[in-house]
Amino acid sequence: EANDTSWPYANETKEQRNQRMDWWRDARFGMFIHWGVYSVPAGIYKGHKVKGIGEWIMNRGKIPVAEYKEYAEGFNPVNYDPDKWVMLAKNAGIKYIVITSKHHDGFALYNSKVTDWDVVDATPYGKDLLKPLAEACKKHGIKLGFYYSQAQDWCHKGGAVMRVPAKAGWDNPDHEKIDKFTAEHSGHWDPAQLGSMDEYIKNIAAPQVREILTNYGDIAVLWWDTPVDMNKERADMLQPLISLQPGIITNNRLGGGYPGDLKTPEQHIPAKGLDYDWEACMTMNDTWGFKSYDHNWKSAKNLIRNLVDIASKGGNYLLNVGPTSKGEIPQESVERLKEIGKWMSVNSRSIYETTASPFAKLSWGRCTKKTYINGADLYLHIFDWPEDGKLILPGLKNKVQQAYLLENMKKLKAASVSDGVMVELPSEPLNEIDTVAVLKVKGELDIDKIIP
Ligand code: H79
Repeated sequence: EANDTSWPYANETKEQRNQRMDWWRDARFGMFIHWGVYSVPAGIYKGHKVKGIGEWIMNRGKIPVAEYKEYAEGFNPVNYDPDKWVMLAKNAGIKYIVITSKHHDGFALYNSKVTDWDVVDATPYGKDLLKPLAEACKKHGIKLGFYYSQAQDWCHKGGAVMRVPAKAGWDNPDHEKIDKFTAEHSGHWDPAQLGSMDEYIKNIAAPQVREILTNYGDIAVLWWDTPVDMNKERADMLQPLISLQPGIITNNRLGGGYPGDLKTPEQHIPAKGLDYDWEACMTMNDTWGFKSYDHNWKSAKNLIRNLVDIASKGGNYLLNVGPTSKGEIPQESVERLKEIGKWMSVNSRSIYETTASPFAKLSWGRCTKKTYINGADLYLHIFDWPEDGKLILPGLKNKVQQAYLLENMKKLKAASVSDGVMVELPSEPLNEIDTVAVLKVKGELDIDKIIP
């Protein structure tokens, strides 16, 4: 860990850290919102579909700055209803929202005094979008976090441009490829706009981070992204600002050697979880920012099982929506969130406040657990219903005090057998996606890890 006074939590005790992380660890489920001017072209530039994630259209389409800025004229979210968004999230069982206050294109969703490249100064809508969202979150008891892309800024002098081809990464730079990529992509900058990144961090990024952490009430999370060309000196111009929000949680993407509070696997779930607080951010289709023609939606079943899989590995799920330029969350996303909400309304106790499974891979599903002073609840998430109705939980040596189905509290028979515990299930699952059975055990968990 960076042992430095500019990391505001450098002197935190383990207990203090646990307290600070408590709400976040209990929550398990958040919503990511990627919203900006890129929702106007929505994946199409000059009649051509631009490959890749929608919020990258300026970079990948090599759209000149001045031309890209014209899209702001089409950003007019007259149907924006943050109460509706927050209630949609809340009814899905989501506990916190993280929204792009500014993405790599530099466009701010709020009234920034630092620049005119924001929703108030550059669009016909002309109103701050984060204020009413902050109010709605407060009203409905949902925590609010801000995403801020601190290093890249494709419209500001000095902002870095991601020049790393897919195989490398910001944590694994390949300078030869970077230079080649830079040469190929420099067409979309105005060379006259190039400037010092130090100046950009000092004069744009730092004052903007100060704005978002000052003007919107309690901010629970600051989500940095892509530390391209970030060094310690640059990170140190930003890091101390998080003290503006006592207890704020930040992720590991600031750069400059700072670990942050969270690891952030993107678009994948680590097979065995991670040895640190972690959050998998994932999309419902194949883009973060809205793309009009991306219909490759994952099923609700896939999304629910992702949530369960992640919880069973001790992580959080940050599930993305990409609203349109009219201010609407795509109907496909709404439908999926409602399906998730249906499942959560019955089964959320098997998600919130749980910790990682004590079992190695289970052939039929996943396990989440809650430990108490005198025992534990094991939540068995049954994805594949056993044909003979007999479910084996391999390796569990504790005696089961009680077993029941979470959905209807119906009691189940559970008995110790040679290779673990056998639970007798009804012939049909209650839910095809995931039926949850609860096992109550006394004392410390005693699990024979040798049995796979
Ligand atoms: O905000 C979302 C993404 O836009 C952002 N992080 C999530 C949360 C992100 N920025 N960069 N990356 C993710 C990884 C970028 C990979 C790249 Fe590429 C490979 C950049 C250049 C080559 C992807 C593929 C973008 C352009 C081509």
